[in-house]
Amino acid sequence: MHFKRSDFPNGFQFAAATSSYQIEGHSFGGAGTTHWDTFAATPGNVVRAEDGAVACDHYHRWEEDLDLMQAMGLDAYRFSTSWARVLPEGRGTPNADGLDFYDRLVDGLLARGLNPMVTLYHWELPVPLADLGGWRNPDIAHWFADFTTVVMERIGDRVFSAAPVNEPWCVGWLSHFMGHQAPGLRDIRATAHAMHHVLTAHGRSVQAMRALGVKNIGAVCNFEYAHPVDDTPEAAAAARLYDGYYNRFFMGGLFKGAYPEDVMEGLGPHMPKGWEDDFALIGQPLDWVGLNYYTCKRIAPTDGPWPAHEEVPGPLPKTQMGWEIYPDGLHHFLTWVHETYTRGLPLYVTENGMANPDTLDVPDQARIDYLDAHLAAARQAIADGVPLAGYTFWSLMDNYEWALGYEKRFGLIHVDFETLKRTPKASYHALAKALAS
Ligand code: IFM
Repeated sequence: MHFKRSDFPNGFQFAAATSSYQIEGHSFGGAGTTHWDTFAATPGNVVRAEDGAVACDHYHRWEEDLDLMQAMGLDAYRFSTSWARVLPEGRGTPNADGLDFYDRLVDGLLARGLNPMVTLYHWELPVPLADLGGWRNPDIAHWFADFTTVVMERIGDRVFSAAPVNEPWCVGWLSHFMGHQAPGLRDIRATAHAMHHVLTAHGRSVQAMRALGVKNIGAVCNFEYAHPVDDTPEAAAAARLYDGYYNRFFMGGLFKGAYPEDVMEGLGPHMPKGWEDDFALIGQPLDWVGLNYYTCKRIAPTDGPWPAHEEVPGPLPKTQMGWEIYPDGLHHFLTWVHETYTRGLPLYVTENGMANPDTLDVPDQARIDYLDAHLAAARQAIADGVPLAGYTFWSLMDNYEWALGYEKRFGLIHVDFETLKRTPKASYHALAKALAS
């Protein structure tokens, strides 16, 4: 690694991230069924129909995982709380074991000198709420605020930071327009409703946390750089629209009190009643913003219905996901979010990393190079005036990569999914060395 701790500002938080369904093992501890369980059980949705029933068994092995983070020299751990573990029915009576688990986790982090960064929702919606329409139902904002209160009454006094929802684009677009994630819908009306309700839910969750006195509340969005496939005005417009519903829609809602006009040309007719009146709720003041960044896309126009474009393969080296490696995009989004929307709020890279077909006998040099290049882009953004306060590696360990099952390995720590043995990879050791310097 070509960086030292002293290359970053004082107090900069180096962290690793995971999410509940991807690592905990949802068959343990009284968690309720989630829409990911039913999505995965439906033929054709997930590679080998794999699900999160056992995952990395972090539910039982969490102490070992926290020890590994401490030994690596990290400052913080970004994890999520499972709605279905805490409220198996989505509402009503909490599962005491679920709350106890997150309570132990937070205390375990603090005892090891690791700052707990919590995200309340990372995609495992309880099925009773999915049955009521899930993110299409406007009431989800209230259900989510109630869930927020239950969790934060228990751990909100001890967390370093809190965010309501991980990656609203995935909750809205990827899951309701593209159908690649649960609930697997491909419907523009469902998309418009989910894209809006994920932001009203964010707003009510922030209000619930403020009412409890929770400090350091932010939002975590994902960003992808859109390159036009060629020099034509049609390709430029196609890439611009991709940027609109991916990057500008959520930032616009959170910070500008409006959705982008180009996106509303398509979604406008399908929006829920009264959506224009919700921006005061959505735009709750925030203390920080987190950016998840991995890749760029090449966008080509098509003759199809709105949005009338498609992704085509690009020329750059790719990760195991087939994602192009483009660190300049991280620098672009850090400076653009700061200058256009957040203007001085602390920013965090809340996810960055790559999947690689890792084996235990071959060092993961590709991941070391990927992280090095992205950390250099982050340092450049800091030099350019961006108030970047932390950097989070995705992921602490190999885990359930959603519709792609267990074969896409994002971890700094290798997990053998037969034995569940953890083995730190070369990237873990390289980061530990840099963080100790
Ligand atoms: O694994 C996911 C994570 O759940 C959300 N952000 C992107 C990661 C890699 O695809």
